[in-house]
Amino acid sequence: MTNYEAAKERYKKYGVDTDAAIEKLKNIPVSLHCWQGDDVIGFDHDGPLTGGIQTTGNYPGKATTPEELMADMEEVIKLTPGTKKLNLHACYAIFEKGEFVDRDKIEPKHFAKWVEFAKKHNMGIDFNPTFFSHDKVKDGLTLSSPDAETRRFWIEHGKACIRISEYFAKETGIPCVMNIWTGDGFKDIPADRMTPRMLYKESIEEILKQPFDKNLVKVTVESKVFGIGVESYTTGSAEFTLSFAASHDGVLPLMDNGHYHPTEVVSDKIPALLCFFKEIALHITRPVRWDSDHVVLFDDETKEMAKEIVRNNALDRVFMALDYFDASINRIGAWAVGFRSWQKALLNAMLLPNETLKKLQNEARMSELMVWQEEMKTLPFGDVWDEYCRRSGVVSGPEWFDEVLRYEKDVLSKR
Ligand code: RNT
Ligand code: ZN
Repeated sequence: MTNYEAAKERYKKYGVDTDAAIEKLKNIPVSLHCWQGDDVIGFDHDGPLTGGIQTTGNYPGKATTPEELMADMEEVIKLTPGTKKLNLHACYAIFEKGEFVDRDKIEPKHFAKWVEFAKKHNMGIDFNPTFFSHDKVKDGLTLSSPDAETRRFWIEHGKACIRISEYFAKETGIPCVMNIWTGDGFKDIPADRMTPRMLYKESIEEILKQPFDKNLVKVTVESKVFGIGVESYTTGSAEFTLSFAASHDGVLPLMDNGHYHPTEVVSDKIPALLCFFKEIALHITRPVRWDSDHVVLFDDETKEMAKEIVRNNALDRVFMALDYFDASINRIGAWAVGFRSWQKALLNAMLLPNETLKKLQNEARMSELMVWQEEMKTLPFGDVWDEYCRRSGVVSGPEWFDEVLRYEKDVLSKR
């Protein structure tokens, strides 16, 4: 009997079908963010990353061209099980030699190479307008700027991105999630908290005037509690974005688990929003003391978030995207660990006897529930994970990192 067969028997005792879990997980799309590959820089500017977010570290070998970024992402695809969706930012537009088009004027053709790449790997595409790292960010503000011209530029950018998102959906046959996040805010105590929010609201409404098919493009709005250099106030706060999504047809809320006060947990917010929204979106990250965007690990809160999606049968209602960026370690290893961790969290959630556990809760058998939940923690999850990797054609043990080292030696170190 193999380890997997033994594990399968043990899970069976709890009424859990490990084969079914493996087969199901294989087809669940998770969005893989291109920006882990180059520290959120992109190809349309020479400046640093700004807008309240930061990468730290300068590990050698980062991708600086579309070809390099795609090659690196292919490594990650090879090293990770599960279905992927490609998550792009507008700043990753690919121009012809000598060509430059500003963000208010970008077109689908600037992303044709990405579409080709996505098709090659059977991926859908998600998209993000880039409201940061640009000289038209005026005094730290974009869509909520008091300056009409600044707002107009960014509104046009948002509209251009809706057109590009629709193009992605049509080309791939898979709906595109288009996420609006701005770093708009103030470092110090503002004198007016409401006007920027009214402007932000009107600006997003302007963007939404761009006609589009709501079945093809899912517009999401992402909130944030604070950013670096924007500690006192963010225009797109939790209440703002949630209310915006709730009051605008076809707009979904996006929760990034690095964007709340440290003792708040997104795992608890997922079921709360699922009571009201047909669909929601997530950015999965690991905040360490702040929105640090550390690599996602198979830790308690990550597991808990996955549980809330799986046990509420919401895998088709929650758009899951990864959002972390670590520039201090091998970027491909970082990318792959994060993707693998979220896969583990989903598999772990699928391997729980969720109905039995719910029943214990409903019958107020709370000590029994505690015992069961603790017992689940020592079931042979690793053997099922190994089998899932094996069936996905991916190395399960730490040996997968050998390939990362080889690639570093042969490719990254030569950049
Ligand atoms: C920033 C937000 C946002 C970005 C990406 C690059 O705090 O989380 O989602 O990380 O758009
Ligand atoms: Zn995010």
